[in-house]
Amino acid sequence: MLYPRESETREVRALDGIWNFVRSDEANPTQGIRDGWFNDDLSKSMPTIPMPVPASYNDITTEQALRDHVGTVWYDRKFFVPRSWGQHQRVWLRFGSVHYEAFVWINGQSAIKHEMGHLPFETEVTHLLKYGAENRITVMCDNALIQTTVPQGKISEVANDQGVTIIQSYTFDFFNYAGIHRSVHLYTTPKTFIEEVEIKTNLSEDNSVGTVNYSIAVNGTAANEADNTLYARLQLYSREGILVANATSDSKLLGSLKVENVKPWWPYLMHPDPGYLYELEIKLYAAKEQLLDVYRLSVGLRTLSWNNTSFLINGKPVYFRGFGRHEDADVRGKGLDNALMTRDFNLLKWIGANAYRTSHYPYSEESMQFADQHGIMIIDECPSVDTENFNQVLLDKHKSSLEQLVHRDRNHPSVVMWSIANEPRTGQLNADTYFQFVANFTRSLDSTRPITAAIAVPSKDDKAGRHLDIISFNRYNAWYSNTGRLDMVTQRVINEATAWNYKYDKPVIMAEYGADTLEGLHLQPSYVWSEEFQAEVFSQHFKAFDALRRQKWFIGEFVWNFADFKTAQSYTRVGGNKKGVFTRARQPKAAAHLLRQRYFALGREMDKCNLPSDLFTYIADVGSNVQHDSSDL
Ligand code: BDP
Repeated sequence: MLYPRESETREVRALDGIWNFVRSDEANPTQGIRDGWFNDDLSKSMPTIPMPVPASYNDITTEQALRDHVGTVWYDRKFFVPRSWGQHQRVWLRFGSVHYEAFVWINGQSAIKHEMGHLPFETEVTHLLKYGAENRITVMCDNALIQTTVPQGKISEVANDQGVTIIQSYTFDFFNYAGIHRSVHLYTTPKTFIEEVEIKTNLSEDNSVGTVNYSIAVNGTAANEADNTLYARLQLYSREGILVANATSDSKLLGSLKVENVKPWWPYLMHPDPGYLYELEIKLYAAKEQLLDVYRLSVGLRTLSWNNTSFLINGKPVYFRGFGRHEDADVRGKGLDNALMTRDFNLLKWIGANAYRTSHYPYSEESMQFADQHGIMIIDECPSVDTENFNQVLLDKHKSSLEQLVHRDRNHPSVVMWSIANEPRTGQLNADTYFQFVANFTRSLDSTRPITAAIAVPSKDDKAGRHLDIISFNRYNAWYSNTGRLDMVTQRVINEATAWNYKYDKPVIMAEYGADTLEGLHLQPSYVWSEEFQAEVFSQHFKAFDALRRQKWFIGEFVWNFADFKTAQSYTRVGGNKKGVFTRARQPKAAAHLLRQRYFALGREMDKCNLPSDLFTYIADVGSNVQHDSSDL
């Protein structure tokens, strides 16, 4: 699925802004459907409140009932469609994401249904719109998670002081934010248009010549009537706007472009000019040079390869230094916010990270574009968290989530790995075949990237790792196990990573480690929840990582978490999960400075990157030969 972009042949219009909103009665979630709320303005059926789009609805008001609502909510708004859109073209409606299930009507007519949060969906609305007139869009969104949704949850009825109430429970800790989370777009295409583009890149062994292999899928009547007459012309431009390659496709709309003296796409700090992107211009023609459609996309040329000891980009071994993250902020919840996204990328670069995992669901398309531009490597995770009670319906939806994810993200150079699950219950017997299906299906969609999953069961119990290319494991030494014991971290991390490698003979990543830390709490000697403790937990892990790095097959360290985030209410959480290196307001805790020194030191050692001038604070003019000895005290 292509991101909506304007061109000579396409127009894009966002429907973001303030919509009208109604929370359904939890005990009567289908009332709006039965009473046909979509047939007229919502305000004619129920009192509405203003609701921003994009945003999660949960934290916008002061009502506990809306924050914790389970079931359906309704949105609507009016919009104009220009008269010119009614002629010789098609109009599409596209949602960046609605969590979890969406039902959409245009002018009272059903337009599309979609199940799965965090992923885009679209439909043609040409025949549903009124041109040169006002239109209405109505959306019903359902946040209920059950055993056959991805992720899974449980709904139960529990007695309360008024009788019974509906409770949504889930085993993962992040708050189940819901609503229209990303932008809503209307866009036009010609009648026959470029529907899909798949790009695969390659480099010569010395990285001097690049190849862009493309395949284009067309939608439209011209394709059906006169298949053989369609062809595409492609032009590749450098960042500086210079034409570096061009090609004319065959009638199957396949082909390749060759780029001499190519500038490969490199990760941040692995090269002085990371995230180098070319622009590919695709022009679709029918016979007699009739231009049908134009679409442009960014292309980064790089190769990925992996074996049982390493993961390489452009032939060079990669050591990941990064984070698990969340799309999360106060007020906005999981709503797309360009200011926050830009700040986050500035912080990632400030701290010297070169990667993150989109724990535990796909992140916005806009953030994927940012990662391409900044050279941040992405381990792209589907929304499967704590997967258990494996069954066929769940398997089909899990596969569908990966299909949607791969189709959305396969052209991003920043995406270097697919993560097919977080902490699935892979000790269960049927996890073996379940993950065999999921992994093989993902490989059938894209064989150019390795597959991983973040596993938390002990290696001896795991039944999924053999289906993966790279093993990622999560472990909270000195936090969930042996709480407070800084002397019980280093050797345990070494032992566990070694056990994973021994069992599967594959590269190993530590995908989560960390400690909850209340900003501003200082305790010496360090004590759980203090800023000192977080820094010391990190340091004990660093010792393990350095010992492991010498083994070669240990290829990365990811802190849990980039920033503090909201969780469901629990007595283990003080206002949310506080394992952030940054606060929820995106300010550094003490450990951020330590991590920054490590990430840059690793970049310096491995990739000869420059160190920022403010990395080490001046302390004293003492020569390096001054001996420190406790007897000096
Ligand atoms: C891990 C989960 C992550 C949690 C973390 C924690 O993968 O989603 O937030 O634990 O409890 O097991 O902090």
